[in-house]
Amino acid sequence: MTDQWNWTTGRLRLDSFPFVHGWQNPTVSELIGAASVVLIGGAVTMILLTWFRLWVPLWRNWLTSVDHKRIGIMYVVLAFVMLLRGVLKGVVMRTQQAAGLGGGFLTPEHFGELFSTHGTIMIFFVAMPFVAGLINFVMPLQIGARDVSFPVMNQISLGMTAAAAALVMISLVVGQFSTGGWTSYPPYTGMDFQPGPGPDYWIWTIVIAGVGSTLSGINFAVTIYKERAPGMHFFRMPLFTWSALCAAIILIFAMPPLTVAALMLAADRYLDFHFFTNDLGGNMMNYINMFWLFGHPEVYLLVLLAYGVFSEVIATFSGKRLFGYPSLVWATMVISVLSFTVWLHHFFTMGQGANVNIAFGIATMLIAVPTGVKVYDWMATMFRGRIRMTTPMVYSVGFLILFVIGGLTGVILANPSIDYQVHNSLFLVAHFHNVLIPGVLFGMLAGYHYWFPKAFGFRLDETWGKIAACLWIVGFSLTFIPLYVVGLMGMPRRTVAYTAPAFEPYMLVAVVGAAVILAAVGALAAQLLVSIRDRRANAVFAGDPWNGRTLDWFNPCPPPEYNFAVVPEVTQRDAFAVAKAYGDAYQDPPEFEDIELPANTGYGFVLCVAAGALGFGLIFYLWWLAILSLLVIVGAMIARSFVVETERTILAAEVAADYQRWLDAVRAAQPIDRTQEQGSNNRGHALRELPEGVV
Ligand code: HEM
Ligand SMILES: [Cu+2]
Repeated sequence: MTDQWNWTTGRLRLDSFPFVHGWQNPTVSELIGAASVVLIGGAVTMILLTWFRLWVPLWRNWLTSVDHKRIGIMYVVLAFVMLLRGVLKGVVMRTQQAAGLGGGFLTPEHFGELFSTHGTIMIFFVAMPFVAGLINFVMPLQIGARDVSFPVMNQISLGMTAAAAALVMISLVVGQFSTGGWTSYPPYTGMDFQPGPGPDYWIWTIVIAGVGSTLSGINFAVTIYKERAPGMHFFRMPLFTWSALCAAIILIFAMPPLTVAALMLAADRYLDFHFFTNDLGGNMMNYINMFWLFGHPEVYLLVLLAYGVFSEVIATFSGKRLFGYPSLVWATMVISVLSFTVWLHHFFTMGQGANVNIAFGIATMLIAVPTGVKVYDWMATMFRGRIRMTTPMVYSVGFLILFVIGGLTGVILANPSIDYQVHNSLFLVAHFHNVLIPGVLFGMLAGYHYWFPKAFGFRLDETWGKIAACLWIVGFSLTFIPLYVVGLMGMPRRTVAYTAPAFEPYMLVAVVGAAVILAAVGALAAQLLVSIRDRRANAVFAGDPWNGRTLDWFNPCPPPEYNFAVVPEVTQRDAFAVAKAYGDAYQDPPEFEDIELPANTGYGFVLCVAAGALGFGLIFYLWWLAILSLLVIVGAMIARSFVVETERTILAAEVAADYQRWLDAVRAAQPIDRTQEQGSNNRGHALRELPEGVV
């Protein structure tokens, strides 16, 4: 079999390129043109960077940076780029199914590729980078730290995630992606059923991203344990930081099963092992167990972090302390633990027997209890608060209503006897989008609006923000609520075409909804452009545009790279709200000291490129490339260990000058009452208010 491939080109051949394919065999399915979007998008980016002479600043300020804030921003940029691609795939699939009565325009293989890349992208390259980005940006600021514990490792984690995302992008232009779904169950993804490079793309994407995420988890957990400002006891930590801690612990325990499962699948495919085949002693159920041992905690990790964002947003924009802080913390921890005990509900129908199903069904339903506690706490926080319906609040309210529906359908699915009826139907697709979009994506978008001024020094446009939020809420409801109905009518998931005319009206509503979602994404883009145009009018250098309660609002917007000129002392929960209430927030300059920061390095970037090349080499059997990139990785590690000057000092005088400039700006800014928050005279200095909730 190998003789037709020579060692230089592996299994890369001319018809591995879809362009060649489309040329030889032009069908609608071939010509959908996503590949050209990637190529044109890449080319336009390159031209713009060259035109505006941005290569050097990009390298100096971003690609070699180890500043947690910049790394966080780069994660979020990655998430947005991939979101665009993921949404486009969803829209194409909905269009296919709207036209799918007896046919449609896509081949089954193409449809299979679409839902596989869509799911893989949405979970690993939208939700995960968004989570990692928000934690990176916000958490060190909230705990009063200078950076994460391992800044260079942080850069490496980002590099691994980006390399894996690049592989998914490359799969559009070279070869094709797996058709085995984002879960990649064998035997369908084994060599017998899919000999092509598709499942190998999935495997190496997952392994590379998985290593990066595990390292992130370790980094975040250690940072929260070790870097908290003096006095920031665990039960004084903001809720977002609590969610970050639980998410980090979940990452540490949940990612390895996935990475190992993917590597075992690789052993089956490359080395003819039989871990997951029915002959020679293997068992495919082992894969499914390991996958969901990761998969279920993973979705809770995502949603817990969104809960963290909503907790901050709802408290701030209700002008109140969080109601029931201890119960919110305990609920977060309980959910994290329970999330590891329920994985089997993903295969109720695969024959493990009634007693096992009952145990896991009950465990699943139990999660509704702490989740309910949280929902009531958020509602009680809003009760009698001075609520401002800003964009993040629109997302929060949309979340509260829609997420309760999604949660309820989850409890329904947790009942094995019901699951036997609706599993693998569109009811399930409706359920998980119902928790992933309002639960995860709305949370991430709320966080994006809330912390954007902190990251860039100016506020986002509110009008466009509200338009986008409303479009997301309406678009989500139109797209996915009809799927509950067709699911109950018996329409299976992952079907390219169908013959029952009764499904069609629902599919038509759903495609309209998908168009509304596309408009929502467009509105987000428009908002960004408008906000950049108006950035001077909306600048908030003084740092506190929303009358925030936590330490992340207690420094300039954007913060200096060392975050805090002087590390703050914490005496209570809501440290910044307390300081403001007692009038100690903006004090005269104390004594300053020199600050040591890690120096920039290209290490993460080198590893990123090498990891991407390693993945590509393995996918296409380009063994020379794989060996070469491994050597680069090992060489870079050795070279790095010889670097002695890894730190850089910022002199006390410079810190003092920055601090003075900020203090002057704070004093010059007009203190803003909450009713004027959206006006252009909000420079980020909040009016001192009655100390609600300060004790
Ligand atoms: C933005 C609008 C979206 C649309 C129009 C959309 C549409 C779809 C469609 C049509 C499918 C295939 C269902 C089937 O096979 O019958 C699907 C699957 C999936 N979607 Fe989405 N989706 C969207 C957003 C999201 C988001 C935000 C996430 C996660 C954060 C997500 C995660 C998934 C996953 C995990 C699958 C399963 C893939 C598989 O079956 O292997 N989707 N989506
Ligand atoms: Cu689950």
